[in-house]
Amino acid sequence: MNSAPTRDSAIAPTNARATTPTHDGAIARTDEGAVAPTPEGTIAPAQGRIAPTTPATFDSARAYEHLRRQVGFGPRPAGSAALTQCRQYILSELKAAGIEAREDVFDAMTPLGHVRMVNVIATIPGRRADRIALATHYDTKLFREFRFVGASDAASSTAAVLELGRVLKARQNEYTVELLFFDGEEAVVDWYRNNDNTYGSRRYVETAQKAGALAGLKALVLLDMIGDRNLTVRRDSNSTRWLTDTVWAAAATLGYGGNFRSEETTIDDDHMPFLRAGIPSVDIIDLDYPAWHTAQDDLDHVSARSLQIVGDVVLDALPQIEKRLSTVPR
Ligand code: 1BN
Ligand code: ZN
Repeated sequence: MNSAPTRDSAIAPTNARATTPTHDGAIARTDEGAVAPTPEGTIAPAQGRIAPTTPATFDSARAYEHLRRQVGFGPRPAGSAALTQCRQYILSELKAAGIEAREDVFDAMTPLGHVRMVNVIATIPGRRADRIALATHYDTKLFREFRFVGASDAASSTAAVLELGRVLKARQNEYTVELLFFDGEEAVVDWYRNNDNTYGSRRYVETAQKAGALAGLKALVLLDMIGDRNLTVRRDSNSTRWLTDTVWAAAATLGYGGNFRSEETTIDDDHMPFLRAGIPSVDIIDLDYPAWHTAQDDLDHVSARSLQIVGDVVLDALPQIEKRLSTVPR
């Protein structure tokens, strides 16, 4: 078990409070050292009184910068040096947000032999010990014939989970929030043969089951490929119905019904090991992405706005999920 690196975050704060930014661009970075305090939640004196604190909101400029930094590491297949760099980045950003994280190192047997993989598991304590997980994979698919940097698959969801963590850390949450960054979601050779997929999520479920820690996990919200400029997320028939309904209702309430569509599809992804273990799970994934698993999955085909939409939807849905979990026993 390794510990998080000591380097602090490189992302400078933004003053962005808008929920729908008009630009997709990167935000300024400090050269080195700690992140300055976020503008949200600061106490400003107003006419002799203390102004009420405002809750932190999802900042897509910050999220986009997380995405851009990951793409900057280049192709990040399981076992690569670039994925180690990416993981160090995730760990340093979690640390800068004051979020405790640990690494779970494991040896995966793949069709190409043994590969050392590492899940990152971060925890934001809530009033209750029972947990809701927000998850993503952070590896990119191995392609030898072209350079695959995975701006949407999976820098986008990794970026969103990092930013969601920052926001949720600044709040008092009812349930403990677990942030899960899975290694080895992608097939090394062929997704449909020899169980060549979802190495990290299968490892998490197996390990938590053995440790007796799975019972405390009450729901999983998986994000994958959410960067598409033309964001179109369909309901997944494998996902748990009430969780899907809750997320899609939040999207409709926020006016994102055009992005979260009612048509159904069936998706095999990192939520499947959790569903098999009886954990209510939903996959928020945009597979209607022409650049999927091509060299075009790059910065030109993703947008900060898509990250903002998903971030807003997850933050709106979370209290509804907590409400459902605390009122409907299972
Ligand atoms: C998602 C992103 N997936 C791989 N990269 C999972 C998947 C595999 C989705 C096969 C559909 C088909
Ligand atoms: Zn993929």
